[in-house]
Amino acid sequence: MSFEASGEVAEAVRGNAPVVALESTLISHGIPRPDNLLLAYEVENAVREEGAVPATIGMVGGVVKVGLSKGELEILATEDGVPKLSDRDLPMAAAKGSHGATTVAATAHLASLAGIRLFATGGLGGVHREARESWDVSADLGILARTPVAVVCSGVKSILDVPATLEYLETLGVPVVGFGEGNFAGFYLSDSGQPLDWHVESEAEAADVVRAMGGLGFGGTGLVVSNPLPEGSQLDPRLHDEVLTAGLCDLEKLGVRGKEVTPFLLGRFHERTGGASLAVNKEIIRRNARLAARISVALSGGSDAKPA
Ligand code: PSU
Ligand code: MN
Repeated sequence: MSFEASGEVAEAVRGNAPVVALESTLISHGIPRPDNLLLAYEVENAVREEGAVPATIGMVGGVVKVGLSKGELEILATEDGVPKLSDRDLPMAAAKGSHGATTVAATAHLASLAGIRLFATGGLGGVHREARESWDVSADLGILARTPVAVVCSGVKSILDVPATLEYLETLGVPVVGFGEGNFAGFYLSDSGQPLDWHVESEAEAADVVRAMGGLGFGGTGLVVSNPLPEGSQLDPRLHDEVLTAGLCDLEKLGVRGKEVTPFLLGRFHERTGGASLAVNKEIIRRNARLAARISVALSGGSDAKPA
């Protein structure tokens, strides 16, 4: 078998108990060592504290694990050269018996296969700034058009073309909703500057949106829940813009392309902000995991569920 859910996760899904999927690319490629492994454990604990079961997803020895054990998480966090797997990479990696860190696209696909409806990450992938030339549009967007998983995120990564990404989500018919007031979240920044048409005021209301999607024929479509950081916790916007401009320039000079682009730019931030971007990145992941857990608890609350 190339697909295994842990006993705890399988039991929770069977009993319609709250479960939150978590990705592994940010562990292997998004957050530097040793913070990455500590964060992975910490985020799982945060999900538990909110009353849900964490299911961190990744591939170990060609087997997809939904609910990685501590030891398996350690492999993905500490081994060199763990490949970054998008959804389309999964069959080949499985056939070769490879390890792999799953992106949002791969994790959402596998979460849905396991029957999990809520997923938390830092920031979604999207349309890259130079996409007119490179055609670099993350597979994260396409998967949300065809996978019934709600992703709680701090918007899309601020290294991207945010307005173009929102247009693309609209074209794909993927619903986007803000948690609380305000514009679409800006990843390292609280505010991407892009307005949203819809907001929910509570976890219960977010759960109602997920239920309504089921009842309205969106049973195969994802949902983006944007959870902005409070302004006091964001990265200094001037520092952000400085580091980004230099990073984009280096991308071109060094010829960094394809799946290396995102880890390269995030790495630049972590090197050039004296640890500030790392602290923010960890904070958004923790907050999004907690919110996803609370929404999954509301969604499992069954008895007071409104008919869809
Ligand atoms: N969010 C983070 N850090 C990350 C990512 C998301 O806070 O490293 C990862 C996710 O796995 C996402 C991927 O799917 O970046 C996007 O990569 P690309 O742009 O190559 O599709
Ligand atoms: Mn890409």
